[in-house]
Amino acid sequence: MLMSFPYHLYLVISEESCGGRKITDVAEKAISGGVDIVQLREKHLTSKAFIENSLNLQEVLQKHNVPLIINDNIEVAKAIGAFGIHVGNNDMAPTEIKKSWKKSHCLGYSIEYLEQLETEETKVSDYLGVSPVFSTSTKTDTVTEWGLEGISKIRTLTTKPLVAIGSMKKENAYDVIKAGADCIAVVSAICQAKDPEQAAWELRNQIEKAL
Ligand code: TZP
Ligand code: MG
Repeated sequence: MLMSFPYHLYLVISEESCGGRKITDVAEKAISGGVDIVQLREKHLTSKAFIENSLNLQEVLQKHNVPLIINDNIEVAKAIGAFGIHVGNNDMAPTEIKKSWKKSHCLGYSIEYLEQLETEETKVSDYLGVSPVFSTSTKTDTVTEWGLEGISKIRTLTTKPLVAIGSMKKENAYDVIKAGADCIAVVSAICQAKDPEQAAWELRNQIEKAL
């Protein structure tokens, strides 16, 4: 169980999103720019390849004291001793994860319906993903486009840390934090940027201004 969530800029990375660049290079540059937590989200790799990538990434992250979260694969998360895991509404339930992985430090859960906030699944989670804030071509099987109003609404209904995801960029980061998010999670604004360090730095600046 995580007692606090001190993270404000969350990189969600995959081999695919880096477009031929090495995950470890992109992540390390992003960390220099201000990313303080990283999730590896691999939807198309075998478990073996997922574990291999996780271990490589973990080695780099550990040098910088940045935690690694694994998306939706408890076997991989356990195998590498990740800091935590992130699951969506159609993945393994947070209550199940709590039972089968006692050593998890941080459990993230995506909120796609307001009704989820009243459930045991939300209760056992350490942070909530507001998913997506704005529609995005990076993930298209989404339910609710929360918008800034959605973040504010969720903020009134829970004290859990809120991680905003979906088309987050430097132009909206300030407003998203002001609306009630604690942290901003980003795929393309960093992974597809020509200069991931600069992109992270610009995002981080907007976040810090709003906190
Ligand atoms: N969950 C909700 S939206 C999303 C995920 C993983 C993708 C966000 O990607 P981007 O490129 O930052 O919009
Ligand atoms: Mg999922």
